[in-house]
Amino acid sequence: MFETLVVERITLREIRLPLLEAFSISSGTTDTRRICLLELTDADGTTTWAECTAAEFPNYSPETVDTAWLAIREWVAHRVLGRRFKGPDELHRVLERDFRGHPMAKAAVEMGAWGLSAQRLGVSLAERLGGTREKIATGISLGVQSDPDALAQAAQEAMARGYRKIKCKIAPGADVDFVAAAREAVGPDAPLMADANSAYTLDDAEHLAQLDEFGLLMIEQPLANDDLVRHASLQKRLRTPICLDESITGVDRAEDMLALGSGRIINIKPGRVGGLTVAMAIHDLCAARDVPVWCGGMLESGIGRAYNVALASLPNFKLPGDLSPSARYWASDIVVPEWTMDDGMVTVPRHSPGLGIEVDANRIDDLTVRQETVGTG
Ligand code: OSB
Ligand code: MG
Repeated sequence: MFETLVVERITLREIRLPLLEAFSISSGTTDTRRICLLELTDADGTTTWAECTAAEFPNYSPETVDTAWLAIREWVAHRVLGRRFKGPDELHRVLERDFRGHPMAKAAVEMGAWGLSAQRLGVSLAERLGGTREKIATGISLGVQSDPDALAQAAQEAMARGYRKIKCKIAPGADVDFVAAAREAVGPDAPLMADANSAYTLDDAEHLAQLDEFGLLMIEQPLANDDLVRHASLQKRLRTPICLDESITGVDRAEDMLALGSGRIINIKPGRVGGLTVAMAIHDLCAARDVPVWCGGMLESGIGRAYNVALASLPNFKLPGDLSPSARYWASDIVVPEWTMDDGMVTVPRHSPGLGIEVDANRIDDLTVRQETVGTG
């Protein structure tokens, strides 16, 4: 596509958004999200919103809201601002040159560039990315629960609400019995899976093999956050397919996973891999190798969700995404309309330019705890 892109200004904001219920993964609990939002302005005055997926603490990945803020202000913005790019993929290449790490900080700006590009070309973000789906099957991610009964009840409620996939967060001491209770509650055919967020080691292989009994769709990231070799050993000992999340930080890691047999499915999160350019490249690689992918989530606001939904409209996103509706997370979201789910599906906004949602700027003003603008001047 023929275009030029010049980002003139980036405004960073931090908002605080309380979750309706605290969310626990094996490595930590969040009750209020600290969310870093970006507003990007192009040289012709076009603006778009974007969201950084970094969390409050470095318990999922090394980045946090604070490190991402610093990285965006000090390094990412200065590489990008005022420079003429042929498109978001060129911007991505420039961001990666001699600049290690900080994928979520880079992704926030790179994704914003895709949003800006769609807006400027007058097409939906989904269309800009080459997405084809009209609706995407939606899954729910249930945090680690206090006891098996609580998980069973939450899983049953999720089924009743129509979710097409139910992911149970597990942790040592909250795994086999918990998944057993969830399976019992939802019945043998319900699409159930578990996510360990790196809580186990290969010494737990026999213990984890007990999960094979429950016919899970997959087990997500059982072993260390940067591991591929041990996951390959574990996969040989499990019937349940392993899905990698944390370990897949780029296209090379996805190739390595396939070469080593470290897993059979990938959870793609654009923030984790440095943006949509790489997310789409991993999608394409997996499509060519007949490996299904799905779009994960990071408890994003409705702004981050717009990017995830657009990405998940690409054809090889064959499994339901962690793309729950706004009301699953928030008393009220920061976008209009809020994201909703109908019959377990989220509709891809394909008929308006850009993100396909309006941002409630007054509400964001009310929620903002700090703000900083970086410009070309
Ligand atoms: O591992 O997918 C994960 C949330 C925070 C950190 C890691 C993960 C998650 C989720 C949330 O599973 C999914 C969602 O946004 O609904
Ligand atoms: Mg995960």
